[in-house]
Amino acid sequence: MPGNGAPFLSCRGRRLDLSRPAVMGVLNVTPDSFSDGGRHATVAAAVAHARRMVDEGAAIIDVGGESTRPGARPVDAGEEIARVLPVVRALDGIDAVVSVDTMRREVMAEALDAGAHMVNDVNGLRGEGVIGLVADSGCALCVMHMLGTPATMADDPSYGDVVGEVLSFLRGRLRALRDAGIGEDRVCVDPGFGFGKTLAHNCELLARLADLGALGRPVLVGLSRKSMLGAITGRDVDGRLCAGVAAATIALAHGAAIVRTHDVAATVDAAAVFARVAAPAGARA
Ligand code: HH2
Repeated sequence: MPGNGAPFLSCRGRRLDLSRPAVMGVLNVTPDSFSDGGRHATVAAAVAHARRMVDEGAAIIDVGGESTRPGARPVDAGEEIARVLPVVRALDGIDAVVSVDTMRREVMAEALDAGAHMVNDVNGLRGEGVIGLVADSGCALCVMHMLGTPATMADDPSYGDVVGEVLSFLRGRLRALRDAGIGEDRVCVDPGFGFGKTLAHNCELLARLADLGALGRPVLVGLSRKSMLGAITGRDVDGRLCAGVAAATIALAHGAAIVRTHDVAATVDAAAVFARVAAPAGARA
């Protein structure tokens, strides 16, 4: 973690406190996301949902304009910008870090111009010109591991050692960011649950999440409502709340600092219980 004091993430002048778990609320402004697609079809509905999540305790709002579920239809940059930008603009002044969930340089550029504080790139900032674009912006960055692309990632993913390969990918990306002069206090890492991983891979990554601590960066996880939870419980997307909260709590116990979720209120409660029990004895009131 940066420095010797309390852990934090620098987000363009804002400091996101990570001395206790932070919750990132998902705001998909897409017609086809696997769980909330089409639910926030107008800017007003999207902003209302963002405000609700902040009231429930979300510290970050993650705005996404393209579904990355397996086999999702890619959208072009213009369409993605048209979905995301009005919402990012309308979130100006909200009491949360505003993150944009995109792999596209053009979308990042517009969102940063409109005031976004963070870029969450499921492609690990590998796109052409992406690192150069974000380098000087001061924004926070989430670097995620994905094997393949959303179109191909479900096609029989295979690893020798999934944790070792995710770690080595993330190490390489951190090196590229460092070489571009990006301060480590701006960067968090994500193993990418469900992105080119089987159920066995996802379970192993969660069980060994603490190994990612070797990277020295805050770990963000996105497990909410994902198909691994459906495979384990037999429940469809709308019935995965309890499983998602359980998975998030396991992730926190294994060192995650930020939890990305559609179910903010329940996850904030779980994080509060975790933080209270896990805090050093002297810090408990
Ligand atoms: N998962 C999704 C999207 N973005 N970003 C990070 N950092 N980590 C994740 O695990 C992650 C992510 C997929 O979930 P969702 O946004 O709900 O679905 P869709 O891609 O269908 O919009």
